Amino acid sequence: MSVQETLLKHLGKGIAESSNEELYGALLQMVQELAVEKEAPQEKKKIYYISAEFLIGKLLSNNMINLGIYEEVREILASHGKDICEIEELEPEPSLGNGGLGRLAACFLDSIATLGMCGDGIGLNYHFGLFKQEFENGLQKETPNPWIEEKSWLIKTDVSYPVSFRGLTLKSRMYDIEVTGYENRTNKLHLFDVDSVDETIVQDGISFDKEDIAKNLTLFLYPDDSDDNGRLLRIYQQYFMVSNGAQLILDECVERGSNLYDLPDYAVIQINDTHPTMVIPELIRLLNARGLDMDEAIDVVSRTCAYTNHTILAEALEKWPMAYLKKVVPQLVPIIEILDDKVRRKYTVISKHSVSRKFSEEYSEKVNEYSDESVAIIDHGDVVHMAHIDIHYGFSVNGVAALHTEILKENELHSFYRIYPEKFNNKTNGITFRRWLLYCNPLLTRLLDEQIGTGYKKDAKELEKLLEFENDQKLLASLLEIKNENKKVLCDYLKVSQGIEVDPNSIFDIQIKRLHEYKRQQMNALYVIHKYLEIKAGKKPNTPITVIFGAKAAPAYVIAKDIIHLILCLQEIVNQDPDVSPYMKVVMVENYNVSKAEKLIPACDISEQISLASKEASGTGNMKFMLNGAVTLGTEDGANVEIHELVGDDNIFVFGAESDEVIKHYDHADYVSRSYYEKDPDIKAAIDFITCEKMLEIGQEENLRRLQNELLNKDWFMTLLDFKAYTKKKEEALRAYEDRTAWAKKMLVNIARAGYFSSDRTIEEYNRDIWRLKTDAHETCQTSPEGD
Ligand code: GFP
Repeated sequence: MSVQETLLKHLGKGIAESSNEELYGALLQMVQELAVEKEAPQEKKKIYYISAEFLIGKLLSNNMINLGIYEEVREILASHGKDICEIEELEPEPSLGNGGLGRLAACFLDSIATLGMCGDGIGLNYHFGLFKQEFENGLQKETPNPWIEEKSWLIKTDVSYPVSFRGLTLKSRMYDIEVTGYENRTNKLHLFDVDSVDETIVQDGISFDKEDIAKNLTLFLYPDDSDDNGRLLRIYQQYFMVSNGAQLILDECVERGSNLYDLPDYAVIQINDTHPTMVIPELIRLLNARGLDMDEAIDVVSRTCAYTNHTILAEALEKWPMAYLKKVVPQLVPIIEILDDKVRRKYTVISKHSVSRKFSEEYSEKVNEYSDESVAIIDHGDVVHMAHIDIHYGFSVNGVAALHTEILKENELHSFYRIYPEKFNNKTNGITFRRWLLYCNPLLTRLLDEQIGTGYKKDAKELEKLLEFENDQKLLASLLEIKNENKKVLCDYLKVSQGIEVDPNSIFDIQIKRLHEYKRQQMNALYVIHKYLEIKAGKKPNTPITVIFGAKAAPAYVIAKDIIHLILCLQEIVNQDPDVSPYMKVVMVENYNVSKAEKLIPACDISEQISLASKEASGTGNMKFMLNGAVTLGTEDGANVEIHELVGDDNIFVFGAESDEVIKHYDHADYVSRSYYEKDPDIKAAIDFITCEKMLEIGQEENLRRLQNELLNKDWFMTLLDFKAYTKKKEEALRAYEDRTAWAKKMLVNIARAGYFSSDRTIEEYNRDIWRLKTDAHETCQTSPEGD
């Protein structure tokens, strides 16, 4: 049956007579049907990617691209007067992720299927996702983000497992989302849920009774953990995810022929950050219940699980007090104690359990003297370090960019690296080119097809063919033209969605990412103030600049919310000032999400990647921007370092302290932000502006003063250290933009060198070094990695 016939079958009437809603429903059914046809037989060994987040974005168009029917469908619809873009708009976007971590997981599922590997995702089916961001009186307000509709990508299955918590057993329900690779097989994303969850208990924004677990378990991703009940709820969620995952994995492996002793030949489990860490003790518990003795179970699990670290920030390396685990999952406690004991027996001289738990000061000093406490699983405060479980009882530990992995080895996880050097490896992140080029930038895709052929779609390195055209004036002009078209589309969107008018001929300087002080949106905001003051003083830029932000702040992260407030105040002041707005505009995009990123990235000129060196593990937005011809303004942090190496000094704007210097400042605790404020009049003026009369007229004094105080007296992420270097480099980038041909060359080099950042490359490396599955190109490597 042709695509048109299939579509008509699902519609039950003519295309022209159908509403967009009816067309969306029929397309969804058609795509699901085609995806099922691409389900391939299960291989002996399978990768299970387990993650609290899967930021999948809208699926209709992406799936049609991967199925190879997007153009055909677009044309069929157009020939009946229907616009595919309007239909796409109807699809609700699930917010099943917070930022890069979740988006990476989604890109990886796409690449796993695209490379023909047998592998599924395992996560939770959050009904309201992270939250929806609204701006009210210049402040972020959180509301639920419902996305599950009657016609949805979720397929309800019969798979269900009992999951027991202390005093409560819930029966799960598994939902599946088909993941179709680009011109390849279909895998699945399994999302677990409970039927008893009750959406009506959410009131007043995103508040709900945190203790009613049967009703609240899968309502939100990252429920507020600023109180005990919130933290306990996170443990409930994590255990629910991993217990379901572990039961599913064991059942599937047995079905494929495993006798459980040989589990590593049937499964590899990639633990994405520490949220799924409890899968290790849970699998041990289940294997033990199925007849393996404790040592055998530990050995099998240690050869099955691999861990990816995504951050060195202490706050994100989860630690749970034993008391919490006892309250929620007492069945895991004895196992975690055994795991801790084994580590202590091996790597520390004195076993904690051989003496009273109420150790004296004297005892703890002694322990420090004779042992390496930093690698313990349960510390002296009876707190469980989740990452330590992963490192001791997984066979691989990887960072997500070269610099990040080095910092893990040499600093953050150095004690572990000394014990297990063979476990550590780097897997620089990547992005799927299907979504971040083919779908989001059709104009550039067409140009590339014409210029270098379509081979780059399967082999991203072929983008380098573009380098031959570095001096081709026609091509350079086309790149500029395409950028301009994309900027116009974004302008229209911003006008309609937020009522903000921006000039498509201005320089689009964009910073879109989760709001966090280490990512330093506050430094960019200080630049806006600096520039505002300069323009007011008569120093006008040749080409106007539009500074665009998009970011959600965690609901309980006070300073992050204050930074959003600052940006929203600046948006009002700058855009309404007739002296300034012809030269600069500020836009804070509301409810930044994947769909908005798809519109912003192709329109960007300058990509802001300005985290404090050593703090951003990798970044993936930086790769998406580069691929779409934006030039990076960034620090030597995360994958920026690799971008720099690939494009060379002339095609990136790098500034600021490098990671060694930053780490030294932390080690010596010698960074004093106030001294920068006192010595530099520009810094002083920008900081003072935060609480000037004009700001206090429109902003909230409490928030602005708190933020100013934070910057002056704490500034944990050294904004003021790099501020001068940042403004200087940004001016250089703005000047460079004036020479349009030279700029177009920079765009070309960035696009041409972006091939390395395809998630297909990343996944090939995971497979080569960690998973060892059969792919289209390689035969299975049957030997499983050795445990410790
Ligand atoms: C985290 C890290 C990023 C990294 C991603 C994916 O993402 O540096 O690129 O994980 O590995 F911080 P965010 O949640 O910060 O976006």
